Amino acid sequence: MKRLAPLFLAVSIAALSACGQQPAKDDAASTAPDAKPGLALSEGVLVLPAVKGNPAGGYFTLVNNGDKAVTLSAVSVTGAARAEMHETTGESMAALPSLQIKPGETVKFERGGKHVMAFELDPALTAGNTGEITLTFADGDKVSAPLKLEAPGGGMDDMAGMDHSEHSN
Ligand SMILES: [Cu+2]
Repeated sequence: MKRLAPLFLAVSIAALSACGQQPAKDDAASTAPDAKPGLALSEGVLVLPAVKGNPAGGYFTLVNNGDKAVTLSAVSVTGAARAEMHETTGESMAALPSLQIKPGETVKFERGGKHVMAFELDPALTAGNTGEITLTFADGDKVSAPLKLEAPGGGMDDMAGMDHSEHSN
């Protein structure tokens, strides 16, 4: 009977987290997408909001080691109802509908520049854990990588005051 204990534990954890989730998640994005050849996605970080209900900021480094340009067209964050690519220029921020990355090019999504905003976060996303980010390219290929979940603070102070409502269409 002892062998059953881990199973029960796993089931109850699954049931617990399911209760906290919102319906209609994009579960397809998290089911082991095919890795796009020549692309290296790393340093994924999601900085959780200081105020519950606010969006989280996502950052990563993407290197195109392939011999063709690729076009990044969408991002998704496991546990977020939706995620958008944004670019901050000076004081203003705009949605970034797509981004071309040339062969040999490295693109950094970072504080104060290109970044991901993740909206309607699952409460299960807590600092110290690891999530997942998935990039979708114009040709339909996807790349996923771990996403370090971090507590708010530090460099996020400037983001906290940003108003994202103007492009929440
Ligand atoms: Cu933003």
